[in-house]
Amino acid sequence: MNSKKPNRRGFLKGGAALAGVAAGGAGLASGQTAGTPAKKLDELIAYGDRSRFVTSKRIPVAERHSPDEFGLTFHVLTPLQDSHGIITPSSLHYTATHRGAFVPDIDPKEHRLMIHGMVDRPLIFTMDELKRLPSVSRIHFIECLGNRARPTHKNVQETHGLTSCAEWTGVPLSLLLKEAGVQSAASWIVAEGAEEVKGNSSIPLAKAMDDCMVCYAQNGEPIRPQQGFPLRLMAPGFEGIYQIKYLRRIKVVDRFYMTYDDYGHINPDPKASALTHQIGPKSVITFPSGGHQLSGPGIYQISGLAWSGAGAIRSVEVSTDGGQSWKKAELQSPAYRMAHARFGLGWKWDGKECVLMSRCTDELGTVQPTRAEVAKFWNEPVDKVRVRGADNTVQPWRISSDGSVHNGMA
Ligand SMILES: Nc1nc2c(c(=O)[nH]1)N[C@H]1C(S)=C(S)[C@@H](COP(=O)(O)O)O[C@H]1N2
Ligand SMILES: [Mo]
Repeated sequence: MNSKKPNRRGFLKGGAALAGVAAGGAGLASGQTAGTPAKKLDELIAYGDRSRFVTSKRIPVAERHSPDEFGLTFHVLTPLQDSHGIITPSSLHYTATHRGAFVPDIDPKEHRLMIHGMVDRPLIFTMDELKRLPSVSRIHFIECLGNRARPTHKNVQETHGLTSCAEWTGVPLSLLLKEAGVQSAASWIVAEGAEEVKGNSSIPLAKAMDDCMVCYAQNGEPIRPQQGFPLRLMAPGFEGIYQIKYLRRIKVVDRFYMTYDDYGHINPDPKASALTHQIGPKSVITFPSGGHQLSGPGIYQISGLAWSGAGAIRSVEVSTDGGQSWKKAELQSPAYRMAHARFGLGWKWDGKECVLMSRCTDELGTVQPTRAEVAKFWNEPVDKVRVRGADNTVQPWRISSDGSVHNGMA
């Protein structure tokens, strides 16, 4: 393209050229029926499968393989580098178990949720009883506290793959708690899962009454086993550990309970512990990101995700010069609260080495920090800073002059 400023006409012209390439590709693909495995045809009708040409997949974290030799699942990463829009397909949603677990094989007919402790009427619900109650559907992200970028990470799946976003359907927890009659001295709840290790967490009662949900569906179908089938707690915007899967018990209590799971997550330093409940504003460029290859100088659409535990994303800025100057990106999805937001920015790459970054601001006006800013806050050198709480620092991607994209932390 010759024009200095990328304009709409320029984009359309560029688009026509791209369409020409795609049409050639489609011609080649038309012979594919010969390769479709016959045994799969029945299954393809009963439950849809993706094209065999689409191979994007989850990977276990480098630190610990899943499944391990005993069949335990630990932390498994979402392929954000291939993501579009804001919904993570259920089959690609990240998975985290606090200390490794067998994904339990729960019969929903046998499953019960008990609400007890400091309530006037302890209650036990079957799944059918829960589904008869008024439900809500909301789009929310989840992010694990372990979602920390390291210089050794090669791509955005490794640096940021412990977050996903889905539509969750269930009953407001406040409805169940009101039905049980919470006593006035109560101030916390402890939620517990049904798997062998009984994952559990303490949540402030104010949060439980505000927007927590007891969910049985994800993206329009029953929650996947790895996501907590048949029932999970959703505490929007709170760190992953509070989103209790296989939910079977909620005890209403009058103090913070240091559960097995909270231990190690709650930092004894009050300055740091305040950072572990709610996920701070965070964003990352998913294209181009580590491992991608630009085909040469020209127009590209920078694309990424932004989210905040405090509410909706208000704005995202992108830098193509390593943080010296910032341009406002376009929000390409509705700004749902405590959900991923998709942003984009048209960009003309001149073929020179450069560093791309994004930073977001949430509805409270909180701005995502750089690693240097966090280091300054804790008074530590930037290459050695220990990020307390969730790592929501700005992620740099370095584009080499050959078009290859690398982790800019390295
Ligand atoms: N019962 C139970 N719930 C759990 C866990 C667990 O190990 N057991 N892991 C927690 C952690 S550490 C995270 S980050 C989220 C991950 O949810 P996901 O696996 O659906 O992505 O679930 C949380 N809920
Ligand atoms: Mo987690």
